Amino acid sequence: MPKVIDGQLAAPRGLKVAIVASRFNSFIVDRLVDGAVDTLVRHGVGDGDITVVHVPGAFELPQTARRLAESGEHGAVVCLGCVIRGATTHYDYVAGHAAYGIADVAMKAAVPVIFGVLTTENIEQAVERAGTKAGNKGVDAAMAALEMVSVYAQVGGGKR
Ligand code: INI
Repeated sequence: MPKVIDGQLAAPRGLKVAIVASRFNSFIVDRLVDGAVDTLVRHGVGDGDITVVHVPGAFELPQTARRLAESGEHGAVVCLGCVIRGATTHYDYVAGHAAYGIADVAMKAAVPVIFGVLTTENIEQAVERAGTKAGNKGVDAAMAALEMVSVYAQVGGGKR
């Protein structure tokens, strides 16, 4: 029989989670934060163990996530933001930096760093993914964080 490792969704006791969230498009991102916090608490994270850090925009997410991940204070870092193509001519730069930057941080960090950034063509698509008909990307990101905390605990490695 193969050895199969699956991540669990119940938070380990005392897990601390940092959420870094952009203020740009806050009417969307605040809903993602609400969804992430609610999900973490429902799965056993103490609300006092959740730190929400606001940054100006999605461009600032990776560099802030790096500091949070390296601080040793948090067992996971969840990045939340929203970049809307129709709202900017530099969509590709902002969305690209956020995605590649968070990926770079995630590759190097000892703790899970989760990408919860909406990249949409228009406001309607963003609304759909912020707690309406296509769910809530903040909920998904929080679930991914919990699962990856459990996976990392089981696969080992990650010392830096
Ligand atoms: N930041 C976002 O998070 N979403 C956007 O859609 C966006 N637009 O449209 O420009 C945006 N721009 C700001 C950017 O993230 C930085 O905060 C800013 O450039 C300062 O570095």
